[in-house]
Amino acid sequence: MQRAEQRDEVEMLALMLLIRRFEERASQQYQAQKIGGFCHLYIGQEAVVVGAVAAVRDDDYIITAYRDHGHALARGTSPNACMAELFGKATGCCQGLGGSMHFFDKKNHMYGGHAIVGAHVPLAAGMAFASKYREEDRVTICFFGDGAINQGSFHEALNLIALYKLPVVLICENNLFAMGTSVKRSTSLKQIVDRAEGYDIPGDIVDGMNFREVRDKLSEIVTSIRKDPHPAFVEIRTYRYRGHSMSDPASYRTKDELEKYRLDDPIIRLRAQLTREGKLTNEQFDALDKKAKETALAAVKFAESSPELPVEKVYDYAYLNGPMEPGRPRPADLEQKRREGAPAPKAQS
Ligand SMILES: Cc1ncc(C[n+]2csc(CCOP(=O)(O)OP(=O)(O)O)c2C)c(N)n1
Repeated sequence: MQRAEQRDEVEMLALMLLIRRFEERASQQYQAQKIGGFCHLYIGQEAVVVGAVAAVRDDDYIITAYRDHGHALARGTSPNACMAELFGKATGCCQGLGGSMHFFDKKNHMYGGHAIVGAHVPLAAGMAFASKYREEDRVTICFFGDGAINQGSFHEALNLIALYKLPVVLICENNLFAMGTSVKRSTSLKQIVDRAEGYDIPGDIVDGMNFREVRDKLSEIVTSIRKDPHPAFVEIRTYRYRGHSMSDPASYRTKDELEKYRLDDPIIRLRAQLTREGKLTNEQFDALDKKAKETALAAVKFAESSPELPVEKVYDYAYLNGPMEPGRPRPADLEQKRREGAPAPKAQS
């Protein structure tokens, strides 16, 4: 099992570059109408998830909201499977059935991709409860936006998380906006981290444009949770360069504000730190960037040439057929029988 301290910073920089270049390609493909539905880009926020992933073990649980491409890529889901998912192809990480907002990769312990704001925080509580109950030392990392902290589900979950001392790190990716609404207009607090105080959960504020700061704070928290299960809350201050989704021109903020954050870009910052310390040359950086661009382009080609899932498969993963109810006839089979003219068997209620 690869431990956080073994994760090479140059590799982490390459991961941030991959996320950035992947999403730039996704944006282009969305505009070319190759990708349907919604598409929320993570560009600008890369140091948050990469810093977090650098601080945890491969078998720790990750769960997030709908701005999830970076989380899957950082966790190890292949760029091909991610791009194919955006294209709605059978080779996608959810066979094209989830799309942009519902990336899921059980093998890499990335448990979504959830579109309903705040709805996954109770799921994180359940995951953390499971690891505590099984006496495993796995930590759940739950990412959510500043928009989630005023949801009822968030508060109910935090109460239980605190009450049962569950091993979960609650990461608020505070990018200052929930769609077009500034956090100043939606939230009564001056600092989001203070939400945790009401539940007696320890909280910290971290600069999300600085990979090292994110990784170091999370490493410290995760080490302490492994020794003695408890929750923690981290407000990570970050910024998304693009609009809320592909259809948002982001006219609610100024160019100057955007420019200020761009100058503090997490990729440029880590590159400068490594260069200053003699750990990275310009040529090496260029080679990493070239590779990230090639990987993103190859992912587009892979997605384009992949088949779509046969339409009958659409039913296969609905709850109705789920493993919770063995023996229940599958809608696809009922439909097949109906087509063949046989009387459809009665579904169990
Ligand atoms: C329960 C619920 N209400 C409203 C929406 C519509 N909605 C989609 S995204 C969003 C804003 C969420 O912002 P935030 O949590 O800060 O995440 P970010 O987009 O900044 O990553 C809203 C209100 C939704 N998906 N779910």
